[in-house]
Amino acid sequence: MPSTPSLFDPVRLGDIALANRVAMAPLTRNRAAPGRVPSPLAVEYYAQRANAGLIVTEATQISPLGQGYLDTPGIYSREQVEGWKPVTRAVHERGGKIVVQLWHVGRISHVSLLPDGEVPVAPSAIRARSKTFTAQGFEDVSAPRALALDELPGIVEQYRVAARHAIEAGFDGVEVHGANGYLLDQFLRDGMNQRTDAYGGSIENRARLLLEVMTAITQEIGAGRTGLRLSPVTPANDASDSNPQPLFNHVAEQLAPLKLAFVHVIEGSTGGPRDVAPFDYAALRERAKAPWMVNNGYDRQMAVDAVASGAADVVAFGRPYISNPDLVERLKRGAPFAPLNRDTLYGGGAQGYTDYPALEAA
Ligand code: 8OZ
Repeated sequence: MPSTPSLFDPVRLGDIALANRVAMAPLTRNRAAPGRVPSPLAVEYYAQRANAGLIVTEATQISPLGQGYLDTPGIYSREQVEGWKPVTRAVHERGGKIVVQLWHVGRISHVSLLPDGEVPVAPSAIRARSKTFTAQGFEDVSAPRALALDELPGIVEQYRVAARHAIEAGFDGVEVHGANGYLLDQFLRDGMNQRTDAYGGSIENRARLLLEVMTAITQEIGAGRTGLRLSPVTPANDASDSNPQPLFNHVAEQLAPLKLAFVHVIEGSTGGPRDVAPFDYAALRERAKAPWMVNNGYDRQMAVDAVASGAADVVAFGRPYISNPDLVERLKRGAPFAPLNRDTLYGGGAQGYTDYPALEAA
């Protein structure tokens, strides 16, 4: 009889071999250096968390227009690629694996963060009822303009180049940010996409941009190094869809032939209630036929059970990884999680970033 897998057993996600089934979820921390380059502190921060089977970096913009918050890092310039190299080296030296989360915020941005004269871009010119974090603090997002049809190939190309940059920077792969009401999710869901061309209207049309991006990246760096994060029912960033189950079932079916390294699903409302809307996540997994990573509000027992039952291959922890750099060790020992200081989440320096201690040696 096959033994049931444990949260602490190794697993392969495509070409990426993980030492355990605990992932560090992507976490925006707004501490990038000028030029939107990862700072030396980020090297220490990620190295401290290399005990995770897989680290997914903070969301990282693929272009200047893809940025929507103050001091988030990019992976479009040469300087940024160089800035990520010490991060991937430090994580690998400690036996960890790390993928970069590729991000375009679409309409969730503010003119003060964009190149002079530019406004945020979106599938449709519909302003989100949502805030972003700028040099002035929390501000309403700016009104976006709708992307022209002939601009879309350029966006796909930006993702492709960013994926190539990721490999040059030493990452084990990429996770495409298809969640939380950012650009690709804006195209998917009909509350934000009211286009009348080949990228709007039907489910097939709304899924088109995401699938073009995934196809381009898998051709560029290989499917075994390409993952995707989705959040089918999250209301984050004013996202909504009239009928998410058939939409995401279709996306999952179309992903299957790509043979992705993993699909990473936020169950429920991002960082909030898991039961915000009924949704059959298992139906997605059956269709996508890819290694399956789950996230959102998991505690130790839920994570142990999810892996033992086969419901998930990997469980990602977000906020617990901020205040518990040695999270895998704590999970192994059943030790309590240290509490999070919310005042130091976004921006600042080492405080609340690299100064959370590991457990004392037993
Ligand atoms: C919190 C603050 C800013 C951005 C996401 C990238 O929700 C984010 C994000 C989260 O995916």
